[in-house]
Amino acid sequence: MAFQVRKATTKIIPHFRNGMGFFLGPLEMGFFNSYSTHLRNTSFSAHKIGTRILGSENMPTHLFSRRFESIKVGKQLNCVNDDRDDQVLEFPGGKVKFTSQLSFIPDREEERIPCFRVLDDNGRPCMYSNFTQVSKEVAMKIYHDMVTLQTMDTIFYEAQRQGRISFYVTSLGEEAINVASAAALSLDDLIVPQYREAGVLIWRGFTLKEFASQCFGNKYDYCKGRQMPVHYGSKRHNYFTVASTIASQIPHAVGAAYSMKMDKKDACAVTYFGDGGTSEGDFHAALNFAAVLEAPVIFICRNNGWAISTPISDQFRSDGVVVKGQAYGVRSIRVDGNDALAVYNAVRAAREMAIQEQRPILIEALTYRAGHHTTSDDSTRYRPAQEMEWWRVAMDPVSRFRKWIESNGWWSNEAEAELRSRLRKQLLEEIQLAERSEKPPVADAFTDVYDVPPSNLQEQEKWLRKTIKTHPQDYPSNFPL
Ligand SMILES: Cc1ncc(C[n+]2csc(CCOP(=O)(O)OP(=O)(O)O)c2C)c(N)n1
Ligand SMILES: [Mg+2]
Repeated sequence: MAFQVRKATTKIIPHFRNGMGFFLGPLEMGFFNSYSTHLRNTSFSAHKIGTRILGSENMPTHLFSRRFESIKVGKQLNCVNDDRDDQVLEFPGGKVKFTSQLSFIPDREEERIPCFRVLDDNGRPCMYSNFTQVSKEVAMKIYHDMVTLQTMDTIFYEAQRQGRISFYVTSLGEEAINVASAAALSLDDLIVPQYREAGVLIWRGFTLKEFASQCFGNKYDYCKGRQMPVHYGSKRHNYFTVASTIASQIPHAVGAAYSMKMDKKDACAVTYFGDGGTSEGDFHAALNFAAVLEAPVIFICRNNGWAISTPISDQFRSDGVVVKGQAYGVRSIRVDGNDALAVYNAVRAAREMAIQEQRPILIEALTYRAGHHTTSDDSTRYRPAQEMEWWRVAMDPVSRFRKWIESNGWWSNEAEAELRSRLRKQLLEEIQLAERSEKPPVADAFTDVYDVPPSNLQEQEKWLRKTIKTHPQDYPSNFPL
């Protein structure tokens, strides 16, 4: 095997470079996939026992470089304040002390930022956790909505496999971040989502019919069939329409929050994004703007370990995302994204600070994308099956929360069976209805952008109508011309 496993204290770390000597962009994987899959397959079990994979003599040298630890780097962020110098520099932002030590601040602290949780892996409350208890009513709705999301994902995913809808994205493994964060917010808070947060809409009352209509793109779809499935949006639920251009929503949320600040609203903007989104410039610009403008916005990063096939180890070398908040002057916390009570508490506290103190807050929720990236992906091609299985079974946020409500005497096997079969039946009915419903009229494909459509668009509309008439077998029959 072309790799050696050594203790994590070693000083050589392999870097992935392409043949030209440049780092691969975080979102471009190309040829690099098979090599890194091989590395990961080898490293998974090693990672769990605290070891690190190193390049060996068999590995092509252009694929990695060597990094040596520097003697000029201090151990702690405050390492430079170890001598006396009465002079200080009055500099914008506050006094800066001088030091005679030539010492660089470390690239990261030795200890990783801890992760706030309330429930342990078995759904038992952790001792000494300082959290706000949720009422039985809120807890039951969180559970109900997480199961709804899980069931909807299973059924819509199957519908896509049957060719009934063109595309689908599940939130498997991320149900707690979705639903518990929504539970901690108010309907006045504006949601500016990515695409893996359908649970927020479920919490806000978007119905299964509305979800099905959007995925089938029928005449009841608010997007008039012009968006891909799962690109939901609802004015009524204060939920900005999904844009799948990664991270583009993050600065929009800051702008919206700033306008709420100017209007003195008792609400904030909340934006969701993945670990992959943090490699986009938009994320960094958004955090900086939010900090400088003191905008009441909550950034919720679902760090699920993967951006399609790119693992976070190829995405950043920092201690995750949480530390980036501090660098921009944004108060931040890391939470266990598979613990609904931890997510609920963190978002609740974040909301209070965001609105009362008029400041941005960053939450990094650690989780795992337990499903494939989308229906266009097969993640078994680039990550080990046992890794997925472990997160799906041992770390499932829904069953962890279920254990907690059961231990409170609020839930039973009978209630569980009844809920799941009712939701399944309801979803199957909604799918059939949505499928049978008429599509939006052809004219809708050309409206809502221009007051008077330009001549090229008018030409395209004529061509489309003609093509549908000539090849009716290639178009749905319930498509009004
Ligand atoms: C600007 C941009 N670059 C690339 C893509 C292709 N793309 C779609 S999803 C995705 C991965 C995003 O990963 P992450 O932000 O971690 O979210 P996750 O899918 O894990 O929830 C990429 C690269 C895109 N949609 N937009
Ligand atoms: Mg991700």
